[in-house]
Amino acid sequence: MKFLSSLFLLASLIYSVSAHTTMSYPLPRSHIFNPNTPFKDYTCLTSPLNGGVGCLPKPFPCGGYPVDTKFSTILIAGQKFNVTFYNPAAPNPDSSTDQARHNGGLCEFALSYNGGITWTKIATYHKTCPDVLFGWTVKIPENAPTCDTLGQCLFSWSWINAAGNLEFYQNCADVKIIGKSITPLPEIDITKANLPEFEDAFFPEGDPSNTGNAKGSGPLAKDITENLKPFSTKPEPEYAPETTKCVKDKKSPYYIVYNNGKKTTLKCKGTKVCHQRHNNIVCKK
Ligand SMILES: *[C@@H]1O[C@H](CO)[C@@H](O)[C@H](O)[C@H]1NC(C)=O
Ligand SMILES: [Cu+2]
Repeated sequence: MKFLSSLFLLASLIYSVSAHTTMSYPLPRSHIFNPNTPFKDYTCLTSPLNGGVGCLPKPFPCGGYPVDTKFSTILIAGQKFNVTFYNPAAPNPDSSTDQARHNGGLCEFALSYNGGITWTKIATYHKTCPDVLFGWTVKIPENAPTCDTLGQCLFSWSWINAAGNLEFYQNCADVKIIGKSITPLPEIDITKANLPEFEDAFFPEGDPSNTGNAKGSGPLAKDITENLKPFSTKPEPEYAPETTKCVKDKKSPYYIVYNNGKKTTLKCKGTKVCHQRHNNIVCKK
């Protein structure tokens, strides 16, 4: 599915349920404010990739939205900026606005240099994200290389909600990156859960100090500090020397997981079989 058909018959319903937010800086693909998108999604950009009332499920990554006709945002290696969110159901929000925050959850910000095949996570916010009433500080790694091929260079916001249905939200922005280094960034995958393709189901820690709808307490100071640390000196993600591996036994594919050096053999559920996705296993038919 390339373009997302909105079921206009349900438009009046949609308005009442899609009180979720979208990323608004950097402007994502198909955002109503994006001057460079070939398709503005007025109703379902706010919905999770799982779909919702009046909104069809959308594919990972990025919901399958079309690439912008030119870059909407230029980012520079080392640049610090605040990611912002926008709620189309409440363009002028205050602290009583329903943002359908589902008690917050886990927000991750990531870059891709290959159109979303692989990711480098560059910032994480726990518990209180997203919230349109705050900025969410991110730093482009100082050692990020240049990326200027339209369709390949992405800035992603993904959100796994803390309460409600198990859902995965993602908006992606086409961003030109001006860098210095020529060394690719290490792959640091985003957390993929709550989609049929990714069998992990999980509710991250949330922000129970509010109803999940009203204003929250904003980004955690320790997350901001962590996100602004020099990227180049952050430890590389630890991959076990023997990584998770899908074994394509013709009769019955299985996969091997190493947990603290202990080897476990597992199979995908039902008729699904394992596929290798970098260091992860994806179970698919
Ligand atoms: C970025 O967001 C933080 C946290 O909400 C806020 O304290 C700060 O003033 C914002 N910075 C800018 C430049 O808007
Ligand atoms: Cu919701």
